[in-house]
Amino acid sequence: TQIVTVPTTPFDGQAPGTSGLRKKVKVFQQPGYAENFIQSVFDVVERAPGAVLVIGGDGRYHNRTVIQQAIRMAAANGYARVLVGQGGILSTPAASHVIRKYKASGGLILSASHNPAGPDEDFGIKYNIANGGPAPESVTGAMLERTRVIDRWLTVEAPDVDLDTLGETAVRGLTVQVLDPVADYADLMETLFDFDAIRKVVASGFTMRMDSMSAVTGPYAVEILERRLGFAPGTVVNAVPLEDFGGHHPDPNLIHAKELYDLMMSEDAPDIGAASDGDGDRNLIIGRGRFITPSDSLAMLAANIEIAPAYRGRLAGIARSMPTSAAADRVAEALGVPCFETPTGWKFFGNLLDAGKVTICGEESAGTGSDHVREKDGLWAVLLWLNVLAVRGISVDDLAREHWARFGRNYYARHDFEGIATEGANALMDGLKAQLADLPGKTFGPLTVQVADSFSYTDPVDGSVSANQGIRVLFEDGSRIVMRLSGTGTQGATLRLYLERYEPSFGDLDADTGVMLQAQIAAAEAIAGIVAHTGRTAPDVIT
Ligand code: VG1
Ligand code: CO
Repeated sequence: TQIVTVPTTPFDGQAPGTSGLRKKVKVFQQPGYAENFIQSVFDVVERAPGAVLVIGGDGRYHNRTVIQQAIRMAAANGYARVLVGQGGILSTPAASHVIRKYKASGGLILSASHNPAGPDEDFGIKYNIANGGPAPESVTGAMLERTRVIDRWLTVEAPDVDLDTLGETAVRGLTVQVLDPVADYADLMETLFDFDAIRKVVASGFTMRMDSMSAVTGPYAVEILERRLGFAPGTVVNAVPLEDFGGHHPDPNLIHAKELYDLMMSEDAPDIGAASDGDGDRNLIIGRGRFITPSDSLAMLAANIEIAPAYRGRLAGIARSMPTSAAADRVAEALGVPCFETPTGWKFFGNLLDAGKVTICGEESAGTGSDHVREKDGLWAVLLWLNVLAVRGISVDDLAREHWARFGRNYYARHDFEGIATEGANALMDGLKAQLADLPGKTFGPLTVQVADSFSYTDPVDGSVSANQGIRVLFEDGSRIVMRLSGTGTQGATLRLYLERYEPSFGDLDADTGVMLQAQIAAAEAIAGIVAHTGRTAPDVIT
């Protein structure tokens, strides 16, 4: 193989964030930009000579270009085989499964997830390790170090691979296999859930709408929901992945999936509504007349997971990210299993899943998943909901009410202030840190601060410490506020304010969330000075 060595100099700011490197497409289009990052990955990750690499993305603009670059670079860097999804498509959970199933050394997932796509929008590259999960901080740290000193990248001269035709091609010494991006994943889902039970209720009139938001889950959802489970054609809407996601902002929340929400609150609502994000790892669940917050969804699924065949009798533990509500903790306590609290980002669940300490994990940002892969998995969550509803013969709303009547309800909301000035955002966080020692004992309206800290996580498996993972203010009545800056944005800073208040089972279980959280919202403003620091009087998105 004739390896071409291309001299280069480092680019600033190639730090992988919460979920990989995310920048504007224009940034990725600079000569050498993607190559520098990919070479830095290849230079530091663990791989034996002749290793297998998985490559796939969410189909957004620039996906095919980077795939071709990555294939040539993989050939020059000693990989023996690349597995790439047909059309360059692999949802994030499907990529995780393919890495595990074919014992790859890792994979490049090309996605900026829920961020908009198109020539003026976002692109991203993420590396997952051999367990199928996002590279842990030790690895992303090494990648960043490498990007700072990189002076060459390696490639070969070869024509583009035909990504649309299944089968194998040789690229110099490398074998590139284009595989069906859906089949392996759909087969895996059949091994986890009771498809017969779901088919039965579908046949007897149970209806659904799945909004794939013109992003990657369309082909997966059509195959699984319509072809294998028998939902009517057209159940999946926005089912074709488009390079610009049809102009959608594929973030499955009440703002960006508003059409679905409106349908579910109307008289024409089907039994369940669901949506997923750009790369297929998030899920939104709305019952007829009932929105389920992601934090509640985690708790409700954990409480019922043993209904699904693959999970019968084997719930080992639950994990949630720190800003996710404590609803799951109550389920864990009732079921006598441990509950782990990790920093934001799926990479922190990997060790717990590998060690068998937890079976189900979730984040307040609409991510739920289990030990079947090492990523959050949007369609998996939808299928688990379907499995539970089908077997129990219950509606989403009834299941929610029943859950709260047993465990109480954690009223929960997240307020996002997007694209704010970085200086203001940093000043706000610095101001919070400076107050931590003085806050305990102070009162804000009806609330008295019990504890205030900056969240630090010690991984129970490898002992690694991740500090500075968000500011928590815990009040004496058990309610809390959390603030942190997003690590997935590409413009300015995004402040996330997480609000939570517990209402016991004998309390008011069906109140308006905004009303229930008024005292916490006011306390957050008083403590953090959000208006003064950001110039915003209201959040851009409330989820
Ligand atoms: C956000 C979410 C986090 C999630 C991450 C990746 O991160 O808060 O829970 O794991 O996105 O999700 P941040 O740093 O912006 O808060 V995905 O679906 O965009 O890959
Ligand atoms: Co995503």
